[in-house]
Amino acid sequence: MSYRIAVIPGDGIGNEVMPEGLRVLEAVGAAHGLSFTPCHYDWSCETFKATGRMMPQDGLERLRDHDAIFLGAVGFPGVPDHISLWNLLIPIRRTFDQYANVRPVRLLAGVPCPLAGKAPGDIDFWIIRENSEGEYSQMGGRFAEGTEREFVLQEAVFTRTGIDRILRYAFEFGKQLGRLHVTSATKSNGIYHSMPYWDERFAAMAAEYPDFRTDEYHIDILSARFVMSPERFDVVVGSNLFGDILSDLGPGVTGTIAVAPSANINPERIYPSMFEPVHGSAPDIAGQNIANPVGQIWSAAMMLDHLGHPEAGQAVLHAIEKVLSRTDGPKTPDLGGRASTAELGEAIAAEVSA
Ligand code: GGG
Repeated sequence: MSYRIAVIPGDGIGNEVMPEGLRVLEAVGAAHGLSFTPCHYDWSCETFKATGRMMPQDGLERLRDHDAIFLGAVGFPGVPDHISLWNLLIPIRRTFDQYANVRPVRLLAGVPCPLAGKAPGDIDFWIIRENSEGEYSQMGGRFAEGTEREFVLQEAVFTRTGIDRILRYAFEFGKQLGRLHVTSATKSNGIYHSMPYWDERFAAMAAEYPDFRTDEYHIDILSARFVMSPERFDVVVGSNLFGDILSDLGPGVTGTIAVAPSANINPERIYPSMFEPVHGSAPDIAGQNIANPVGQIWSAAMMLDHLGHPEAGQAVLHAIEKVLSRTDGPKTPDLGGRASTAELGEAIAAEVSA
């Protein structure tokens, strides 16, 4: 079985962790009879500085013709973050209707957890982030610029279709996992229109899934509960912004955001889905070959699942856990070790091939 993968390392440490993701993909391919043809696209903030664009005019058209998109990180000092995001990552998500952003939160063996008394298995849940609308919006503007009355308006867009499809995805996801419990992130006391509507749609969707236990928390107390009792969650569904914040907080609670993967899924499979670590380009450590590549490698495992090879995806995840749990195994500085990005990647690839 052969797959064409669009590879966009992007910015900063994206260029260091991506080769490790590809190394492991090749190793697991060899072990499971799969082959991957990576098509490299060097679209980044450097491209923007040179050409005024994050990707060429026909960039999205070029991506369409792949089985999946494998992305590193986007954004680097010198280009405003909203410019880099809105000219690369967000157009890909929206053009290819990747409306479900799936982000696991799991305490891995070998990753020191900042919460006392937690062991692998204690923290293991999924965040389903709405990925196509909500607070991520270009609607609004600056008004009365340069005057004392200067103000900005920022609109959020919540459509019935958009909310219902992500809620349904979350319930179906829970059903597939055999974990009949969905938590909704809201803020319907402070946000007057969109969040009460979100809650209404959540109640309507929950009624279609009577076997499920459901709960709703305002985003503020939900954040506290992520830290105080993360073992209580199974599937957490939230809007674009809430899901984004929670999916940094969750991995932070499990010890490091560097290991966290994500899948931007087009559930209808009309378009390619995209797989990327949750972390960004980390300019503070870029170029040093010390970034932890596990988020990129685990994202490859999610890509394998999506392409219909869950056994290969599991093999990658097992290899990650096996290597990280070795007391004398390679650990990058975020895990308290001195290994390089490549050393950790090589060890995981070797484990996959063993
Ligand atoms: N790994 C992709 C990346 O660079 N993520 C950083 C980021 O800020 N992403 C924004 C988002 O996920 O909406």
